[in-house]
Amino acid sequence: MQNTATPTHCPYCALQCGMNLTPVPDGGVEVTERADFPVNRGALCGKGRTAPAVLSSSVRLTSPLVRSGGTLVPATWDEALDRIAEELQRTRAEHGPDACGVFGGGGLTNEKAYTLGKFARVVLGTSQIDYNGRFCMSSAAAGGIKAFGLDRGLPFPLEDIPKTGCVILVGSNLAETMPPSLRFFTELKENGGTLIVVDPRRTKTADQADLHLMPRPGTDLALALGLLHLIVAEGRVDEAYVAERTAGWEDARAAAMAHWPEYVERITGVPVPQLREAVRMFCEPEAAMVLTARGPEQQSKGTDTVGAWINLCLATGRAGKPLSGYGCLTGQGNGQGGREHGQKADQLPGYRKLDDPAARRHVAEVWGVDPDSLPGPGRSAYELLDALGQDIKSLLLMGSNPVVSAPRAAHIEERIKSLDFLAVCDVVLSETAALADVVLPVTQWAEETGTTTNLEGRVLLRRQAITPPEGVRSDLEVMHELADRLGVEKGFPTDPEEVFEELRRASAGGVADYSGITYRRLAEENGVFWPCPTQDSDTHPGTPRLFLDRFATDDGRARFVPVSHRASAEEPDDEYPVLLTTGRVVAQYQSGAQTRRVDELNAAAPGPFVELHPRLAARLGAAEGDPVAVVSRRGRAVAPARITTGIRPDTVFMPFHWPGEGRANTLTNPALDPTSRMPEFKTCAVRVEAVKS
Ligand SMILES: Nc1nc2c(c(=O)[nH]1)N[C@H]1C(S)=C(S)[C@@H](COP(=O)(O)OP(=O)(O)OC[C@H]3O[C@@H](n4cnc5c(=O)[nH]c(N)nc54)[C@H](O)[C@@H]3O)O[C@H]1N2
Ligand SMILES: Nc1nc2c(c(=O)[nH]1)N[C@H]1C(S)=C(S)[C@@H](COP(=O)(O)OP(=O)(O)OC[C@H]3O[C@@H](n4cnc5c(=O)[nH]c(N)nc54)[C@H](O)[C@@H]3O)O[C@H]1N2
Ligand code: SF4
Ligand SMILES: [Mo]
Repeated sequence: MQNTATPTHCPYCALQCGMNLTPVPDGGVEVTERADFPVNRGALCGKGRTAPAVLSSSVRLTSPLVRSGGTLVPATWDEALDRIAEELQRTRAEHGPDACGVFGGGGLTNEKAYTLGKFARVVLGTSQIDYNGRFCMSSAAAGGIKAFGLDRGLPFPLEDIPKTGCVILVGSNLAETMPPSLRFFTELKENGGTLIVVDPRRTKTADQADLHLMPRPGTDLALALGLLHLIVAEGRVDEAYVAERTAGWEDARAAAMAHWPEYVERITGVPVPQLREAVRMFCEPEAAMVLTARGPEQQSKGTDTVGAWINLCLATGRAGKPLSGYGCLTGQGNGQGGREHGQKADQLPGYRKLDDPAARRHVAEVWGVDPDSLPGPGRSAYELLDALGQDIKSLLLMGSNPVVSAPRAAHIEERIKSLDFLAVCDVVLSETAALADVVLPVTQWAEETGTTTNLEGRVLLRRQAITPPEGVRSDLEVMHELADRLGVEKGFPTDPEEVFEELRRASAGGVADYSGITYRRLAEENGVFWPCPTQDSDTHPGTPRLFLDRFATDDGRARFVPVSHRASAEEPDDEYPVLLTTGRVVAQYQSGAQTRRVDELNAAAPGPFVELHPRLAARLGAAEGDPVAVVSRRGRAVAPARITTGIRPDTVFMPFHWPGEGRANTLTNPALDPTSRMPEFKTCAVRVEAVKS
């Protein structure tokens, strides 16, 4: 490896901040500023800055582990791979191919996600594959496809944000979850634009807002309908735009008219004058945007909620025009690319549909298999995890830690334990890996090359900067070796660029067309936005801004979705009178598998807590730091009280980064959105109790 700085990207969130990595003498790597990448211009959050700590051998896995006599013991790669192949073979022979499950992750590179989807369909012949992105942005994806015919997180680059007139940020705490992106919103305000934040908590992000709406968790759908009602009532609909560029307005209008502002105030708790102020701020400027994140999306009505916010953009002519539009702030490092290339239950590469005969033919040809041999769509993530030990007997898991991150986690943990066989590829011994029969230690971001697609739809090259330690292999090597042992000798290359070349062909002509993108281009340019088809004549520049001429529907028009408010799957009652919502803190990432191994991050965020309002705390007799128990129909979690007036008195908040007694997901409700199959992470009914010491 070279000793000079390698320009690359952070392993964690969907901003995919640029950074330089320089090897240091002790074998590690140092992060230095990379100012040329426009998303972060050199700025990094604490997680990105400390990411090299997880490369050190003291916290990571460097040998395969195989369960023997109840404990995981070091084994050779051949022993571990042989064991996985034998077990998968046995499951298939005894119970059929669908008894083998595969679970992937939105943190995996495009090459890995693509290969995992192919591995499931071609090597295992199973339909039972899905991934953790289902828990992330699937409602926004479903909403975007319904309305625009295409799902790409942001239809414009982040650098457009400072130039618009108003942004409504719905359920995003980006000051903590994507800190360098806050700059775009500060610049927006400096330019005279306004920021509206919708969050039941007064977060660091809400602190920046010109207007902060604080709805009850789970009521964003009503809120958006109430705003649309006012837009109609105040004559603010862009009739010409609606006539020219959309379809379905009459039904959407009728649905909104049934949501009177006073009714919406009763549901959401947001006072009518604030609704009116929000409408004024959103409608007065020339251009405006709505951006959603997990707050409104992780609900059992997430798809409809996203639809309602999109309707607001469509009615006011704020989509498919410069500096206007609806976008979703996708979360994981490759949350965008990870949802495009086939690790999703219903999907083939290039965002193709598995139940589309033409898509099957195209991909089968690239894969050199009979289209009829490809299985059909499988189950969504929660449903797949819930079927473990039932009709799914063996599971291969790569890039997720569901023991901490899945809803109703105690139940899912039991399901995982009831498997005949579990194989996990990971960089650390996560809580889920600890339950496995075989654990394979894999290479990480700085030790391998691959592409990711950030929340803007910008495809990026993550370059290898250092040599991996002895004993680890890449996920691509794992799949190559397993395919070989399961009788498929060709089609699973270990060189990421070779995989990408195949992905280009597989995605060609699809919605997410990468065929015009090459590693060379990615190395020379600061990423390329898809769609980027191949052109005979010259190089396609990529598509930073979508929908300016037409939407991706058959007739080019965007679709209004007629939606009405409905209650959450669990509303408070006498027994469970409080609402629980969950989310993140700045210093920990997801299930914490990686960041809980970094001293500096643990010092900043040492453990779980229950955020609650002083009035609720007083009722319980709980003081700051006292342990409180949160009890739902699924279970009980205990964590110290963090008392703040910055949360609604009817709501408590827990971050979900920790296992054990304070695991937030012991409590959460796996009620699923009917379209996206997203679980209701953002609201369930609980009882809060003081814990006597
Ligand atoms: N530090 C850190 N950064 C991360 C991650 C991480 O784990 N840690 N994960 C990455 C990933 S994968 C993702 S998906 C993103 C997530 O990024 P965000 O969506 O910003 O993160 P969350 O904290 O889950 O939720 C955002 C906000 O939604 C609010 N909220 C809760 N319930 C509701 C509701 O019913 N309605 C509304 N409007 N708001 C509500 C919460 O109070 C919270 O402030 O972050 C990415 N970045
Ligand atoms: N209550 C509640 N629960 C939530 C959420 C919430 O807001 N509230 N948010 C949900 C969301 S948005 C998400 S995205 C999920 C995320 O939750 P998880 O799916 O658990 O995500 P991570 O913790 O990032 O797990 C990734 C695992 O893969 C490993 N890993 C990292 N890179 C690689 C690699 O290249 N190869 C392999 N093989 N392994 C790798 C990491 O060490 C880690 O163990 O959590 C969901 N759960
Ligand atoms: S904001 Fe996201 S991509 Fe940027 S340094 Fe932090 S974790 Fe990494
Ligand atoms: Mo996520």
